[in-house]
Amino acid sequence: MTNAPRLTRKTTAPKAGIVHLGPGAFFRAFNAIYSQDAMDHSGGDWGIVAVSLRSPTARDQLRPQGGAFTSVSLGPDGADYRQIESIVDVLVAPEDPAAVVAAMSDPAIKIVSLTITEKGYCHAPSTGRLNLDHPDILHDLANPATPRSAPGFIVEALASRRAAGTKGFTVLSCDNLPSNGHLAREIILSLAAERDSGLADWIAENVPFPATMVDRITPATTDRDVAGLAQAQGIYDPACVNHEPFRQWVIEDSFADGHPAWDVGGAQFVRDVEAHENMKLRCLNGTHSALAYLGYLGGYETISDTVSDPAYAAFCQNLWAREILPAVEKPEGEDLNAYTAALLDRYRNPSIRHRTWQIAMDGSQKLPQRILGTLSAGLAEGRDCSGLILVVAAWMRYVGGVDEAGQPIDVKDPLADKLRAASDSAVDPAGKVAALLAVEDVFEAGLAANPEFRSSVTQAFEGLCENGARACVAKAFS
Ligand code: CS2
Repeated sequence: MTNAPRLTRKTTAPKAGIVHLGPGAFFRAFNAIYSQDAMDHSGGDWGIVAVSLRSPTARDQLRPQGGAFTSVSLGPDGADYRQIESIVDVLVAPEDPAAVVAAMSDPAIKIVSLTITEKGYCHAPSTGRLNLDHPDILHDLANPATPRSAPGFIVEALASRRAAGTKGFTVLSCDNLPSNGHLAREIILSLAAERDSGLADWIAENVPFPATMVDRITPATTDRDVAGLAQAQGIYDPACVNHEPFRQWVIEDSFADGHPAWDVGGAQFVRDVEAHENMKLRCLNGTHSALAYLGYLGGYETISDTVSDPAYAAFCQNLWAREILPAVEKPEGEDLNAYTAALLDRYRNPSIRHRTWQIAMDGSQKLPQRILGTLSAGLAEGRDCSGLILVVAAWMRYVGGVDEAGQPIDVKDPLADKLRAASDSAVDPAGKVAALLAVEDVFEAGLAANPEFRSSVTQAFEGLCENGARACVAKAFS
């Protein structure tokens, strides 16, 4: 505990123009700061009503501070502290879902943005389609006025705007999914069509779903971060967020009713985001997941610890050069070699304590767009993909739930039980690999059936069991 006084809001709250679902660390380090920059520079009624779809934590941290929080930018030359006041309120959806629908139905709200993580879309990661058997979707179809899922809230709010003769809002997905705008659109339209085809048609005509590429490395806030801030600045702010200085936001320029001047903070409004998204998902998130599974198994706690091992840094560089970059189209204005070199520097930032365990979370939702798409493209073009195959094997070893020292791994994943059962269904590596490849939510049928892929994943898995992750990483690409 600290005796430091609590952070308080200093400025009058702007009027709200955005409802944001998912008030976690990334949203605070990213969307909230871009909106602060925009309002500082150009004004506008772009205050943010943040909505937690699950726990009251963010509300309990932010409300007593009037929505204010501290951004702590940690660069090689030390920390930069800034108070951010773009959040005007925080709602907790399970406590009062109708209040959230009412906030989203307010005609003053022009944008509903999302950082709900991959699993918040309630889709099958291997196909991108809405999972109509998802418990929250079943609930929302049965109880449309009191939804639980993000798609359920969006569809209900849009139904109420349509009924009231209010314009649609823009749905702005800021999650690490391929073609995130398109994916969100398909999911919302599918859910709406289950309710009323007229509603689905209205949404198709009145609601833009711009795609975005978002990037800023932001670990979850820990007690240690809060204590560090109290010590450095003499304030108590449990909502503070530590992040790297780098940020990049590429946004498809398609909005229903305007947007904040996010470009003053460097956001790029472009016609087509896809190449940027693929570059980021495959180069950054792909190697992040690679380092997360292989790093965790190798006994490393954070990404910067992992890449301080020269074998892991070399593995990452080889993965980019030999297997990832050949499957990445160069976006306009980017230099891919410079991009990946800068990534390694970002990973090395020792002030950013990004736990391998945190990134390893929800692998079933992440693998397809981070690793498997690159792998399928490589196999189709006859490239050697042994590095990516080792990553898939490391993920399989990880979700088996026992580490190299025989200790349990706390696997966080919506499919954790299913994956564990698949892994436990056989004792030998070949059986485990076969059972995991049969999980259709993760592996699309063509890849799962590819004999070359199956046998090399099995071999890599055996290597991990026999020699451990560090040895396999050191031997890879040799
Ligand atoms: C990470 C991302 O947790 C993860 O899975 O790979 O959150 C990553 O830090 C961000 O996408 C960086 O922009």
